[in-house]
Amino acid sequence: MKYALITGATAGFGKACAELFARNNWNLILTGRREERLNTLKAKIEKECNIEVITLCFDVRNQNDVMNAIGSLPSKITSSIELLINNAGLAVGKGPIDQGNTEDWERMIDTNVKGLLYVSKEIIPFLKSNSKGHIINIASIAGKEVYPGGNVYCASKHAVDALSQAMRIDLVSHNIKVTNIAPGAAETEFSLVRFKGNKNTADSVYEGYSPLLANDIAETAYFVASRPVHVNINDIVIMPTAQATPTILHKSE
Ligand code: NDP
Ligand code: 8X3
Repeated sequence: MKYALITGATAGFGKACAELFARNNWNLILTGRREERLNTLKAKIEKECNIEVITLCFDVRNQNDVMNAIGSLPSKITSSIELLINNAGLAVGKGPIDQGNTEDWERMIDTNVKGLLYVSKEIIPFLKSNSKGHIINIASIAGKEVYPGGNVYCASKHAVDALSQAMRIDLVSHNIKVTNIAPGAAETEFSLVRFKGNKNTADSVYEGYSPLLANDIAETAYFVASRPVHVNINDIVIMPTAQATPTILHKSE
């Protein structure tokens, strides 16, 4: 009975990972802030797949809530966690650094960096006590390259990239795999969140080419999670075919 804990499972990559891992017989612990979406997803998956889904509703930015939610899991479940997908994250705003909004900066740093650390801190002891496990961190092309207006989001994803490397170093002696996945432009709710609900601006990000889809990232995560015991994929950069760099996109007329 192995379990995967996936943060940010109410939308986008996290939801697609939940559905794909469930179809491949993983039991799931799904987290996010939108409880209704978690409940709907749990009901759908449990109807379609013969696995167990546990939902935990919390904000990854609140360390007490992270500790209480994960601490509420029975030990027979926590001792069966073999995979953590640190996926919850967001960009808020895009523009010159001197015009940035400090609340947006804090949301990104608190969610993408501190939230990932808080969840990892709770889960790593379970993996260590089993002397096995896998952490997949969803970083970004923004963690490899910096682009105009990306400043703090790029900094937060460079931090995720660094933490993936650091986790791999610190956990190698415990037989824990760590994978960094760095996607380019993918059509999810990401741009709607980044542009604060402005659907026209969000939609325009994905016009004129075929962006990645959430399932492309789920398939990538499933591929890395299903390698043999002796194989770890350290780092994957995955882009739409039409995107060479964050700013070089081949769009049709
Ligand atoms: P979505 O907006 O579709 O999904 C984001 C998920 O993160 C939601 O489930 C949301 O759940 C969760 N989340 C956000 N903030 C918090 C929080 N404070 N506490 C708990 N959960 C939170 O975006 P994506 O699926 O695209 O993004 C997933 C990850 O992939 C992010 O880390 C993003 O930075 C990264 N990424 C995205 C790319 C893209 O182009 N789409 C490319 C590269 C990386 P809820 O709101 O219910 O809490
Ligand atoms: C999301 C991809 O290029 O908008 O991480 O930063 S990008």
